[in-house]
Amino acid sequence: MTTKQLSELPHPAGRIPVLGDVTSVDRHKPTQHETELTRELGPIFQRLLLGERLIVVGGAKLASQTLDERNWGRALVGPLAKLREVAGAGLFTAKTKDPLWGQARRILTPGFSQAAMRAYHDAMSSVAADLSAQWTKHPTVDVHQDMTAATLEVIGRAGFSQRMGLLGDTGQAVTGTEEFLGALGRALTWASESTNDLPVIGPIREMLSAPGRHRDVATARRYVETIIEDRQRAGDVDTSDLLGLMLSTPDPETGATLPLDNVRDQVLTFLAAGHETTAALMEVALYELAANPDVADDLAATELAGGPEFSYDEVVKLRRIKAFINECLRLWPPAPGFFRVARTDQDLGGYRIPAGRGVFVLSLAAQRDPEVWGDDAHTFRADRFVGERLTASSEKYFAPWGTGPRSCIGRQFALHETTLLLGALISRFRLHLAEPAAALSMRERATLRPEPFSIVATPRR
Ligand code: MNH
Repeated sequence: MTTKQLSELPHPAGRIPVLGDVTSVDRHKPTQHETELTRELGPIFQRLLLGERLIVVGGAKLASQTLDERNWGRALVGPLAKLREVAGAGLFTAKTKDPLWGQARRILTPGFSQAAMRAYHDAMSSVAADLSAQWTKHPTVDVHQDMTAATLEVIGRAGFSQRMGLLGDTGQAVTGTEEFLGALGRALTWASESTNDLPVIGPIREMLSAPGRHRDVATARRYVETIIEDRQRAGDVDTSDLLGLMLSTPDPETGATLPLDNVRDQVLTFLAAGHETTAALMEVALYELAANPDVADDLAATELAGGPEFSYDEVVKLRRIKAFINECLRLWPPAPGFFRVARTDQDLGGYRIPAGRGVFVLSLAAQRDPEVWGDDAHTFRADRFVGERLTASSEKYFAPWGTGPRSCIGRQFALHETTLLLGALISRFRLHLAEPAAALSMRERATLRPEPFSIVATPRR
């Protein structure tokens, strides 16, 4: 087989000399635009900006190839590289060869074990109870606001034994959460937009926005430092949550404990990575349920009949809810893609990818590829996941949690949390869209998350 060069990759129409494919840049919805381009240009294509070539892999079979750890690794580029300015050497933005990454990953792994999930169950259930109480009082629900609150409370209460002041009893809560969320939101928007900026305009915009960003980073750091200092002042050496592990446990391999400024970066990372993605998933799920009340009715009458409260062991067995969650993650992956780099020369769809070259794997497109997902690839059909076992080597590309050693450490945490929350909410309430015709529209700020919308929650029975 003849392998073609990267310059021969298909590209969007309207290429301009020197500048490149600038007309194909969508600063606000970059991955949704690239998903459309996948349909036009095929499973692998290029976008050229000022001589820099971005290779986008949107076909499922080719995307699956890049999951093979022997041939491909993770690359810290794009929005991820920008986020290093905010989250430093936290797990998400640390380089794999930075010793702090391995240390933190080993120290924190017990914090994401099955035993840990069992220990977090009550804290997660308390958030479901607070949210239900609020919906009973105020049946018109701002989904974005409430899912931000719920997911941040879950990570705070379960991970740091800290109430965040966004739901329920705010007596013992940390202050400044709203300011923290504002600062974090602006940083995420910047990371996403500046990566997709046009040449020339980009660097100018970057320069103009720098002072505000430095203020935001300082605000976010101060906020997490208060959480850490509160814990230290309390003299609490309990290691049954994430913060306890980071403050008191040595790395089993090197014997070193994490430096305090790294603990700060980790707490910030968990607050950001743990809430924005999980909230996006919950919002897609609630939209689907509110748009299709009969699906929710059926779940309430069958799998959830023993609700609204579920024990740890019962949550683990909610298989139809989990299939439903997978279908949300397939159609709207909160992390719509990630970067992979070739370890040695690779052939991808007949093109030669030289060693060291990075590609952007577009989960959003690959998880909707009709070639492997079938003609109904664009239809929401949770049944497709019942009894389905997908592996990284499967051609049916499904990688909402990433892949390999840098894949999501919070996967079981997020799955337990969302299964529990959805189980509790569906069995307590019937949901409707406040505006029945409202379509699901997605915004991008490093993550893919629904635009705010409202639902009406009516108690069942
Ligand atoms: Mn999470 C990495 C998706 C929830 C903490 N997460 C990743 C990656 C994806 C991802 C994809 C890999 C990105 C890449 O390769 O560049 N994460 C999700 C999704 C949800 C999610 C879709 C919810 C839904 N993540 C969570 C939660 C936490 C968390 C909850 C914490 C409690 N995630 C992380 C951390 C990493 C990560 C930390 C970085 C891991 C590493 O590099 O070692």
